Amino acid sequence: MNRLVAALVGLTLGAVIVVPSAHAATIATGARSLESVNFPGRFVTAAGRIDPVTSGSTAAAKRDATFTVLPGLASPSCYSFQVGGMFLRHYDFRLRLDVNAGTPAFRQDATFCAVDGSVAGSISLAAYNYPDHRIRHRDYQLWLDPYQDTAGFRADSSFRVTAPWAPKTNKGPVLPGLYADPHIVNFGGRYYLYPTTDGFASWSGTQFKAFSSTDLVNWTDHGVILDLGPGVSWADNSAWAPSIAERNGKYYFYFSGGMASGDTAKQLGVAVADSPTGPFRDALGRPLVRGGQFSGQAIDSMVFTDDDGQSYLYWGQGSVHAVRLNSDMISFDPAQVRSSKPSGYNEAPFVLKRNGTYYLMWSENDTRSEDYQVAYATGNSPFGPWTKRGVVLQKRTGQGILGTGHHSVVREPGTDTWYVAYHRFAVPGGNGINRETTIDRLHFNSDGTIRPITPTL
Ligand code: FUB
Repeated sequence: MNRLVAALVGLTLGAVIVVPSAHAATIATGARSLESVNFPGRFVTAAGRIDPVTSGSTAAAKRDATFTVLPGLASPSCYSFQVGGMFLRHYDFRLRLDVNAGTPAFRQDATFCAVDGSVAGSISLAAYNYPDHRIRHRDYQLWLDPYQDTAGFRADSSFRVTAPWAPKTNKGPVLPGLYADPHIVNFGGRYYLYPTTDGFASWSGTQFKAFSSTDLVNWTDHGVILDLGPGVSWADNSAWAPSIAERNGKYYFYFSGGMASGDTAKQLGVAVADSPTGPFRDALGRPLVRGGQFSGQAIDSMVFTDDDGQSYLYWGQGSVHAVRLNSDMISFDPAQVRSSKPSGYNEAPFVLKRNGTYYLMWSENDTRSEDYQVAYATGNSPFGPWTKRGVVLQKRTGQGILGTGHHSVVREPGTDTWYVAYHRFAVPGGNGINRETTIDRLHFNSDGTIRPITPTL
């Protein structure tokens, strides 16, 4: 029985909650507007009200009445409603828009479960953490009120899900919701993105998801491919910055995880699957790189495979560590690890090769800073030596694009067309734990240097 129905038929201190049976309803995710059933022409807005919106309304009013409907922050069978980087949530039983604080309480306050509304095709939204309360309007303000079995309450708490008021004027983040540290690859002509699931205080998420696309625009959500809790015995938190590599039809998924039992030191692990969308299982049953084994935090791994088939593992915060991977892809000789720190290096190493030149790219500054940015160096081997060439991706303040970093690069198969996936503070209102994933073109100059990347909205 789903959580909502269970609550509706459950007992409270021996008394049956007086709510008629509610049928769970579904809402298509993506950009939508929500129109009041009994005040047609009034729509749910970012101000926590129902306000009139017409074709003659300002662009801002239309934007305020357009939500991105997402799987619920607290439960994927319910929904969250986002405008830019902020979420509709209840607070003191009123509805308002807030930045995701990343706490379990916030995620619950910003999750609503849909049930059938008062008229065919309409929906009503019950609070995830107060299942006997629904969003309703009173005096055009939105409240979270205890359900009343009256025609008036049912109408006040029912909404039609309509086409979005705000036309899509820009590409927006490529993944709906909060995702950071995107690792992009192409396997067999299909693009895949492996991000950190963001929006948790201290980046404490535990689940990794995968997305795929043929056109870099429309992405399919393949759901959770690895969950640290049940899937990895040595890590319980900090599911950060994954990457993937393929060898002989097997897919190797490298990830960071925080130790169990309150010790938050990060370690690197590797999981394996027969498909790029998992399910992945921990390949070693222990970390591939232990916390403290090398300098800095053991995070932000990636694998580069050279033309001769040799794969190299790179990782590290504070310093970049590099080593040849054994052909099993899950082991290496610790004595062979080479460590360096290019000027400005903080974390997120990424290596690619083009026309015989090796490129080491990385992120500078702290991911919580709007100055988080990407720089690169070139060299003549997978271990360098590296010559810094400069910063290639940084904030574009005039466009409200901040904190651009932790990137990865992919080439369109068979071409010299390159794309960069990276995260930025969610637009608008994001910050270092509310980041979103986007993609732009990356161009090489004729001398092999990388042209500064223009981050676009
Ligand atoms: O997402 C958690 C951490 O933030 C990553 O490991 C870093 O690269 C930074 O983006």
